[in-house]
Amino acid sequence: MLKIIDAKVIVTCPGRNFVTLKITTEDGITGVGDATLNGRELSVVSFLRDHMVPSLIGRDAHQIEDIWQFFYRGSYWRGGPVAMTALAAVDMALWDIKGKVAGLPVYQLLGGACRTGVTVYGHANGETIEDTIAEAVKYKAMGYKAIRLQTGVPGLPSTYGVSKDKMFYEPADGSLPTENVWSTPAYLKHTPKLFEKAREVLGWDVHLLHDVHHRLTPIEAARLGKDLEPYRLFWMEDATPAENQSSFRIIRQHTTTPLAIGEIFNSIWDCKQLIEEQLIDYIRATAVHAGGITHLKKLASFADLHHVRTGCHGATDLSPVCMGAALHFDLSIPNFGVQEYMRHTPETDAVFPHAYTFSDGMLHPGEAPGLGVDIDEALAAKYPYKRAYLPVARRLDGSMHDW
Ligand code: CS2
Ligand code: MG
Repeated sequence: MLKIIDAKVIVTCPGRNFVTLKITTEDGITGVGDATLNGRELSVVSFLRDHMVPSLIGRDAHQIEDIWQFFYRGSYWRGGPVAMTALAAVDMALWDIKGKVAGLPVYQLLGGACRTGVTVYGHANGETIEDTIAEAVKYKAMGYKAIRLQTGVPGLPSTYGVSKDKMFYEPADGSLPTENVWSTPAYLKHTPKLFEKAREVLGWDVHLLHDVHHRLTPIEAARLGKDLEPYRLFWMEDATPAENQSSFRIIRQHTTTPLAIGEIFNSIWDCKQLIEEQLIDYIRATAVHAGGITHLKKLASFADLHHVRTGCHGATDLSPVCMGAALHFDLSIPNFGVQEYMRHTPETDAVFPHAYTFSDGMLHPGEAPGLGVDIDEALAAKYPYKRAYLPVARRLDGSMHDW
């Protein structure tokens, strides 16, 4: 028995908001878990402080599976982004503690390394096709083997995914939601040109990816997938919203462009049909929003049976604690595909000292016991919470468009 005696929720904003759960055991061993839910940070803080922490205190930190089952199966109000993010934080912190007790990095506890490192993709974006490709050239020079390309759409004043600050792109950009303008015809016309030019300049020995951010209907996504086929994308991401999972049948019937989705999924139930019917190629669910390492491991095993590989979400709004957890997971599973890697700012890296390192297009979680990521609480306290929202999109006629 390794009794949990404290669980503290820490909020910090070193450039953007992060929520971290720090669990302490009676032996003085601590573990950290990411609890950041972009634009909804304080809801998770309350969920943890007001509802979960009181029944976490006194439990055995070693019983990771039982604690997971207690909070998921034992709960009347099951699932949803807030509860699953809070549960993920508890789960990650417990894996961190178990690793520290064992004196082993978490990937060893998950079965050991299946590969030498975790191939990551970086984000190249720009207002014009030329700007985007110039950014991609820089990523290639840094050693990246896979690059996501996003570009502004002519005629639209701003496009989500195209940032001013290139390396440290921040999705939550306003103290109230910014309103972007969207035009599907303009986007569908422009995007294939980006990839045509990209292959000309970057060649064929680099993986190219693209994120649609759920902006298309299934038949529009089918059209885009077909138009992108000559450029052999690694994946087309979030082509259409997926509450109705059978929508992906329509896209799948029409195109061989590989499909990825799942950064907003919270459990296996959000993608059971997508995986079972082999409607996607990559599942992007990640530790912090899908119940932690414990649940993600099960999801990945299920995906493996259906030839679906992983591509964990790794934007800047997932803290370095989540990145650490993702890397131990990625290293240890057979059906890893790729890991997203948007670099954090130096301020964020200073608040979260970490053992993971980048070299030759790959990240490695390092050999520190546990997750290998910590939080500098004194430094974190210097950056108080600042309200920030993700933008929304309206069509040219003013009506709301899908996120
Ligand atoms: C994006 C993110 O990384 C991605 O693929 O979709 O920018 C995402 O929109 C943000 O993480 C939202 O929190
Ligand atoms: Mg995305």
